[in-house]
Amino acid sequence: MPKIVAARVIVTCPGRNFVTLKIECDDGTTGVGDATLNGRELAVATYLTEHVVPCLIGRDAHRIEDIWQYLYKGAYWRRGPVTMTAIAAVDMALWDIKGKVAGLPVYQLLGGACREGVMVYGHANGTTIEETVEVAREYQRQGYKAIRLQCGVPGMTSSYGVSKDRYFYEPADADLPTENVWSTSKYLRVVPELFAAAREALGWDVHLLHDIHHRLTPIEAGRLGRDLEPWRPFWLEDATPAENQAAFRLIRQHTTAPLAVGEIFNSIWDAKTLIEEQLIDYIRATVVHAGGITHLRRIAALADLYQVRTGCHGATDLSPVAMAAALHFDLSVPNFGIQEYMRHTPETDAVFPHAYSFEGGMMHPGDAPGLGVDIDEALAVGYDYKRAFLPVNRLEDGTLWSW
Ligand code: EZ4
Ligand code: CO
Repeated sequence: MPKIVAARVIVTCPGRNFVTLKIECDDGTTGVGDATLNGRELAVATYLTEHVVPCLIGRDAHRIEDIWQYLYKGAYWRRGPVTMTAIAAVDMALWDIKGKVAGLPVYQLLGGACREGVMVYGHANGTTIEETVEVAREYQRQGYKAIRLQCGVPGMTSSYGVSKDRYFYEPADADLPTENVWSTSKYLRVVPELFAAAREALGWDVHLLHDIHHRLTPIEAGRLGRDLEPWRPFWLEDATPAENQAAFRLIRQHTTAPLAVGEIFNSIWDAKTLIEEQLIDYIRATVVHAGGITHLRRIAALADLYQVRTGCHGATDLSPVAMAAALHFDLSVPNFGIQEYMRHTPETDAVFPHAYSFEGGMMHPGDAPGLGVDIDEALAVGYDYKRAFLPVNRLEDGTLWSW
């Protein structure tokens, strides 16, 4: 039995901040877990160092479920993004260790591959509709089968999802939160035009996705869904804030556009009503923010009963460690839908050498034992943590809105 003898938290900033947990066992086996919570990184790092690591020492690394229960129930204070991200990091690292000890990639421990590869979607964004469609064409040429479309809103100086850098998108862009301005009415006019132009240029074989990023009321989301129906969106993401799960009933009454939600969920309880009432089609909870592989499997199992499929979050603030864990999960879960994929920068990829690969719009976690990803600590130490916040959003009259 591999006994945990040490665990440490590594904070590094190869272009953006990442928090990584590395667990070491008495037989020399190590495992890594992602603990990055964008804009709140040091809260999780401290939670792990002060409140989790001391409780891990001496434990049997093979007892993944028991350690999960210990950290969840044992804290008394359940759920929440900081707690669940910390538990996720431990969980990922323990699956990594179990895979290495068994000499098997983690997806084999989860029941083996259910498919040949994992369909991913890339992000096409541009200031104008034309620019966005041009970028989407480029993704299509690279073999992507699914593309998310976001474009600038005329009359607005900044828009969610539209980056300054054409190749890499990074919203956590400042030492204090950037202030953006939002107009729902202007936005609602441009998105159907974007989808019409995209279908005309890209055809009907490619899946087209869109992220609303929690900015609409349920009735506005219903209207946008209806307007987009002729262009057959693969999904509309985060149509409205989901703290009130029942809000999605109203959206469902008005549109058949498939709905995805949950990148900020951290527990099965965040999605219970949404899943049981079949108010969504895709659940976006991720390994890193929803309690690791162990808890995400539980969410997926509940979702499977109601024909809800998975669509894990996969933005650049999820490190290659989380990406690897997501791909093992995706390959092995019966009700997989799609996986988000945003390229990391070359600096990030160098700090996190990984076995996963992309080809023709599909990804595969690789067959290295464990998660097939590591952190190059010698390289990581050269990149100091840099405070970075996500933006905030205000209506044109100054009212604070959802970003
Ligand atoms: O804004 O990950 O679908 N993807 C997204 C992301 C989120 C960031 C926040 O950290 O909505 O781009
Ligand atoms: Co999103």
